[in-house]
Formats: sequence, C-alpha cells, structure tokens
Amino acid sequence: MSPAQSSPAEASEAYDVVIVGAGFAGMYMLHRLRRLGFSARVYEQGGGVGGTWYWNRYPGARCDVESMQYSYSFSEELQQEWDWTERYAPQAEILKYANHVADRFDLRRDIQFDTRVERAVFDEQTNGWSVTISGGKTVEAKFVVLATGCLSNARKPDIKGLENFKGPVYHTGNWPHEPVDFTGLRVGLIGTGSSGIQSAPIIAEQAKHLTVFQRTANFSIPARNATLTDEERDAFRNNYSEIRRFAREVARNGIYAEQPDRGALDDSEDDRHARYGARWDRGGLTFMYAYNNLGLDLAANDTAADYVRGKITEIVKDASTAKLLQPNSHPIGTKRICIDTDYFATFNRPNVSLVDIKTNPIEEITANAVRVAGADHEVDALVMATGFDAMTGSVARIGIRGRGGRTPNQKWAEGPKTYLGLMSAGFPNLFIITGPGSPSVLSNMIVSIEQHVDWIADCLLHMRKQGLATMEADGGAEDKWVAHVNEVAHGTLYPQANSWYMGANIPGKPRIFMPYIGGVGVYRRICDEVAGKGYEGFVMT
Ligand code: N01
Repeated sequence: MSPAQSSPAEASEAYDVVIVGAGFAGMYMLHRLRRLGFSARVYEQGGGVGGTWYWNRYPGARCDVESMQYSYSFSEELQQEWDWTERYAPQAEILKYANHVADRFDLRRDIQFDTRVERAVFDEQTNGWSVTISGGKTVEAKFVVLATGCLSNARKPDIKGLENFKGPVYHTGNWPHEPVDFTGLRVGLIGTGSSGIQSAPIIAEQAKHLTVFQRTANFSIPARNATLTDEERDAFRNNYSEIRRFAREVARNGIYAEQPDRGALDDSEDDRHARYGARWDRGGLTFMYAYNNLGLDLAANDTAADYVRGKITEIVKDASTAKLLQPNSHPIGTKRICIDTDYFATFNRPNVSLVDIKTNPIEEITANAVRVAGADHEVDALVMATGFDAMTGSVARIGIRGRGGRTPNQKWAEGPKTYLGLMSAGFPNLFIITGPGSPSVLSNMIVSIEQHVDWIADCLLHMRKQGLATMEADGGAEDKWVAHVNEVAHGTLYPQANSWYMGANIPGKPRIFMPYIGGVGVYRRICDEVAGKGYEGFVMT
C-alpha cells in the first residue's frame, strides 16, 4: 500500500481507501486517514454531509441521545466550541453540526456528493477493489470502507393499491428538503416506531385531521426536551474527558448515565413505582436503566412495561384508544424504545384518530383513502413511517462482489456473518463501520463510530508499517464470533420481539438478532485484544 504523497490521487483515479458515505462515520474516517497520509475519496449519494440527518427531515425529527453526548469526541476544540441549544438536538441542528465539522476539518475537497457507489468488485489478481460510481466511472482502491449507516435504506411497504393513491406519499427516512405544509389536509400516518411517534404530534398540530394506522403499539417515554443552559453545557464541557471515558468503557450502550445497581424484583412495589416515576419525570432513554435486569428477566421487565401502560391509561382520555395504544406484544425495550414529546396526549385531540391495523390489516389503498375492515379512511396525503431495511440493507444494495464474485446477499442468505462486525470472510480489504455483529444500533452511534474508525485507521497504519497488502476475516474466527453474538442475544429478552434488530420488519429477511448486545465496553476490549495479538482472527498477507 502506498500513501499518495506525490501526485494528487485523483489524477490517477486510484486511492488507498474509498469510503462509501459522508455521514458521521464517513467524515471521521476521512479525517483520520488523511491525517495518516493515506489517499482517500468519499462518495456520498446525498447532496451534502450528515447521512441519516441529511435524509430524515420529517417533522419532529430529533436525536434520542442527548446532544452533549451525541457528538464527536475526537477533537477537544470541537467539543468545547460547539454550542448545543437543546437537551435533544433537532435534525436541523445536527445537520448544521455535521456541516460545521466538514468545514472545520476541510473535508469537502475529498468528498464527491450526489454520487452513488454502484459496484465494488474485488480483483483477486491485484488484491484491490474496482469501484464503479454513478455515471459509470470506475476508480481503484486498495481498501473500501462502508460507512453506509445502519438505517439508511428507507422502506415503503408493499401495500395493495399504493400506486393508485392520488395524493403525495412521503417517507420519514427520505423527506423532501422543502418544508411540507399539511395545513387543511387529512393526513394518514402509517407506522408507530420512533419516526412515527416523533412526527405525529407535529403533523396533528398542522393537519385538518391525522389518522394514525397502528400495527404494533410501542413503548414511549417522554423526552422532557428543554433548552440547555450554560451551566448544563459547562457541566459536560468541564468533565468531558471523564464522561467520554465512561461512555466508551463502562456504559453498555455508550451513554454516560447513572448505572443500575439492582434488579427490579429486589425492590418493593412502592419503591419500584417511585423509581420508575422519577425516571419517567426525568425523561429519556435512561428509563430503561432503572434496574439492571429489565432486558434479561421477563418478570422484572413486566414491572416496567406495566408502569408505562399505566401512564398511557392516565394520559389518554378515551379508554378504548388508550387500550389500543398499550403495547402488549413485546417486552419493553426489546424493540427500540421511543422517546416522544406529547405522543400519547396527541390522541386526545379532536382531529386525531387511531386505526388498529393489527387486527384488521390495511386491505387496500385507493385513490383517496386507506381501506381497513371495509371502511375507507379518506386522506389527502400519506406519511410512511415504516422504517428501514436495517443494518444489511445498505450493504446489500451496493453491487459488491468479493472472492469468486460472491455477493453479501448470497453469503448472508441466512443472516449477516461478520467477524466483529468489521469484516466478512470472502470480502478482503472491505471494512464495515458499525456493521452487524457489533454494538452499533444498540449504542450511542457516535461512540461506536469513533471506535470503529480508530480501530480501522490503526489497522491500516499497522499494515503499512508491516508492508502488508491484504486483510481478510478468517472463516473460523467469524463463525465463532457469529455464534457468540447469537448466544449473548439469546441470553436476553430481545429476540422475543418482532423488531428490525431481528430483521422481522422485512418480509423474507432471516430472523437473526443482528447487533452485538455484549456492551460497548466489553466489545471495545475484545477489539483491542484482537489488535494487540497481531489482529488475531484475521488473515493478513
Ligand atoms: O422505523 P421502525 P422508524 N404495514 O421500523 C410499521 C432510529 N430512529 O423509522 O412494528 C403497517 O421502528 C411498523 O410496524 P411493526 C431508531 O433506532 C431514531 O420509526 O413492524 N405498518 C412500525 O410501527 C428507530 O428504532 C430516532 O408492526 C408497518 C413502523 O412502521 C429506527 O430509527 C428517530 C408496515 C416502523 O417503525 C427506526 O425507526 C427515528 C406495514 N406494511 C428513528 N411496515 C431518534 O433518534 C412497517 N410498519 C429519536
């Protein structure tokens, strides 16, 4: 491998590394590689940086990890200078931050926007990749890094008659860049995951009528969003090194927070109620850290689920609507828990109705209505908050060909197989950032992104120093890792839910719990040990 130190890499159309995607992973990967003297080119299908925050512009979109923690830690100056305005940053502010990072670190000159990577083919003679981009141009790369995101392949479900609908159809994960005005319109919202739950209250404020079509009722905790004060910002800034260390090494999900010290059944009912109450009042994801066994023990989990179901009954005035909104199909937290602002209260509005499509699935979409159980619910616009082909979808849609021309789809027909979520045997010199088999979507994504980027950068540096050209996951090491990922998942309640973690939202997708649930600290130590032992489990030549 030869870092491009002489002639500009672009002239030769050959790079040490091609990075796919300019979200938070792609941007930081580029920054690290450039600093190490590697030539790198990023291809980004969007017109700007930001990845998920570039596409998900739906009303109410904001991050459910607090802004002071959902941010890069690699630059002390950056984390000291950026002023987050709210406890949970809205999409527009995160996108502004991404643009600030791109400018501050002069990233744009190595990013080509509005460009999809269509194909990446491994050449077994040269041990490199030929990468074909939209427009048909092919560039060569020794390494390819997929920074394609885990929730970037928005999926409109195949509902009968959808093509006949006369009004606009939006997807939350691919929202127009211009503001959408629902004033005076009857809006149908399909999907009640995080995106649907965030957008419903905002759409309801604007629309003439909002009809929410609910297949699975979801658990949601109030965000209690608020403006951040200088004191609150300083509390983080003055302690960032310890907060970041804790998030990386101690917290299971990469979020600095008080860790639970006991199980739910160790407390009396009154004490439990008080503890849940305090966390409900505080708001946010840490509701699930009330006890240390909520993800492990169904009886413990039921106590938290009952608490939230009780809250829904308290908030929603109409008893039958409240009952329908109460989740009963999965343990709390086993589908990604939602964080909302006034979601349940929205159903008290006279212009909002809820339609159960679990008991009676949507029969058909007509020119102006959604038909359920023979009744037409007339709508002028449809919002699909129907989620993503998560974790594997964005890898599968690139025409990747590894050894023997094999595609990831062929190899992953029974579920994704990777070693550490970083590489998959048969696809040498191809890294995935926050891939399946790593903590990824179960964590604060930026913590996991930084860990993977640093690991990959260190690895490439090691290879350069050692004069190594090729790296590939060993099939045996990969099999052991996949077995471990499964074993850890099956020690928890998570596989009980029909979640996108399990691939359950995509008809025909294999049911495998995709992320690694062992915790970011444990995982980081495993990755560091692997590197410390000369990249054990990888074959390097
Ligand atoms: O997608 P989802 P999302 N007919 O897959 C329903 C992150 N995120 O975009 O549960 C009818 O969770 C589906 O029903 P069911 C976060 O990690 C974060 O909301 O499959 N309904 C479900 O209700 C999150 O988990 C933030 O039965 C259909 C909904 O559509 C992830 O992204 C904000 C259907 C899809 O929910 C994905 O969230 C937003 C069909 N054919 C997203 N197909 C924050 O940071 C699907 N559904 C706050």
